[in-house]
Amino acid sequence: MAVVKSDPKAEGTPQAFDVLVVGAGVGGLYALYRLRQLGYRVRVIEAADNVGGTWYWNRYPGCRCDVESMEYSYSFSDELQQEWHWPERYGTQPEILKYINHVADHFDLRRDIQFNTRIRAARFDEAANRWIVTTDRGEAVTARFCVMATGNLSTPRVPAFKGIERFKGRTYHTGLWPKEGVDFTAQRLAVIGTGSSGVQMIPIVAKQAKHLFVFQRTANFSLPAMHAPLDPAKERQHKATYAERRRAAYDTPFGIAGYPPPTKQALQATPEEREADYQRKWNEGGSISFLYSYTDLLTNKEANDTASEFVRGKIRATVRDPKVAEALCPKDHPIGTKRLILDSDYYETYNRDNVTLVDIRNNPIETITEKGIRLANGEEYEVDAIAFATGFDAMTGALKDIDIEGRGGRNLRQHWQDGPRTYLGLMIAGFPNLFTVTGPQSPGVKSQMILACEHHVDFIAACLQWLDRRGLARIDASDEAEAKWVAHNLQVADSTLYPLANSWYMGANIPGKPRVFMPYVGGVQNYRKKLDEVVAKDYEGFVVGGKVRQAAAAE
Ligand code: N01
Repeated sequence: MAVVKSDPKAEGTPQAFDVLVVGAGVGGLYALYRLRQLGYRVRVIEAADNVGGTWYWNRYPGCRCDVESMEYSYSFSDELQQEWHWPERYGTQPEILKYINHVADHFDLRRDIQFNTRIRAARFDEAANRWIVTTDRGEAVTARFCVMATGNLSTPRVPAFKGIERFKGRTYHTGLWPKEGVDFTAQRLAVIGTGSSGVQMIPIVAKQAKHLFVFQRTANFSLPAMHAPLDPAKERQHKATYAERRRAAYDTPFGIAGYPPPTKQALQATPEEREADYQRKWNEGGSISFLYSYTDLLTNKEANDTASEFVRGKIRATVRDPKVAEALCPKDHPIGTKRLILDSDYYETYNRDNVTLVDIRNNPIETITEKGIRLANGEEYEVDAIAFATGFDAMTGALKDIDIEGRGGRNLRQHWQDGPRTYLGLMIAGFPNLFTVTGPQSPGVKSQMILACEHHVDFIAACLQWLDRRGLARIDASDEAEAKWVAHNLQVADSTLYPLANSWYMGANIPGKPRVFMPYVGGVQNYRKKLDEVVAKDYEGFVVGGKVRQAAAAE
């Protein structure tokens, strides 16, 4: 294989690599492993002081994965998947972080990771066909290729509440939780936000706090996770069939095998059959399994209404105060069009005497004061601490935070001013040799994320080898292919109910962000076929060119 290696030492400053990977989360670590194995000189730059990405930052109480642990793991090493033991059905944040650290150690990845460093800017040098990247430490690094493994939910966001700087108590964000943890015992605590993070955290902090006030703007659907220790028989059986399960996962909509796909439309069943089906899924636990009750829950509003109403019935049956129950019943979006949450005792928590739901849908937060939170109608809630569970500038935030300049001075922020534009969620036209791992318009956030990362990194690795075999220095997405893929994504999204929700998938949680549906929701199975076809047609939709120059000579 004709890998053109850069020798960082020979070149002095700036340091030169074959591939610069941004981010040492699940995607970045696998990129390092895979590309290093192929002989590339790889450097990973990571803002945190350790590996883990989303699982490093999100240390809030109750943080857990909503994909079962036997699925939510790397598949690239059979040794790894056979030796690792997951203690519970769904991995906790500490357990998943332990696993990621184990991977970093076992495969000796840390030596090529530079921690505590943030990328500030990246500029493509067209003459040299190299990226020149600058960091917040004032260093410059060059690389033939950039792999942006920057994550989709990695830019935590606190809304610009008036008066926030006046608050005398402590504030936290779920996505920037202190490493040492926080004990809210004897405190009056406000949690703002009831997405997945808030819903996971609320039952736990309710048990600590003297009083918990939950500020809810939009009620969300949540199902019981039915956490349990992992059944040893299930683990053995899973491990015996890992390889075929991993293969099968690529042929499913969400990249997760083991859930029999539905065969029937919701309205073809009688109300009694539907009730029984939903109840069975409810008892099993699991969001995909629930959404798999019928074929059309995410495409037919009337079908979806039956599932939504089933869950609203459960909320009403659980929460004793009917007014609170009604406020907790989501009515503004179809179930599943926002991330369907898995919880442990979320609705039950509102039966506690020390928990108050503050419905701010029609009475928003007016200001944060020295002592707490004041609403538009003048009501004030005095608290000792505020936990913002207010989410992220999802999917585009991390990349737009970097000043990225591509071919002909094309600037990423401008290119994306009306919403993200990518080809396959993997490349952006005008930004040659820069790949995005699980970028917008790929199934990433709508699938098993580790599989999505492996899929993309394997594509990138194969692409670099293909270029090198041909002595080609540059690959870019064509403007036409990108435009067609963006249009296809929107068309697919419009054939579903997803755009009906004000979700972060739509950019709706960030004031001023373009309202464009960002993930690809055509299913992992169709996306995989598309990537296979593109490769089989010699990277159809990509523009290749340039001759590889020896890195040292290129500087
Ligand atoms: O963030 P969110 P998240 N005033 O954006 C509210 C993944 N995840 O961190 O809906 C008042 O979902 C906002 O209200 P509204 C998962 O993919 C996975 O919870 O915009 N409230 C909402 O209630 C998830 O979807 C896991 O009206 C404001 C909340 O803050 C994604 O991460 C666990 C507000 C934000 O919810 C993000 O989840 C955790 C304002 N100005 C996260 N601004 C698991 O795997 C925002 N809000 C289990």
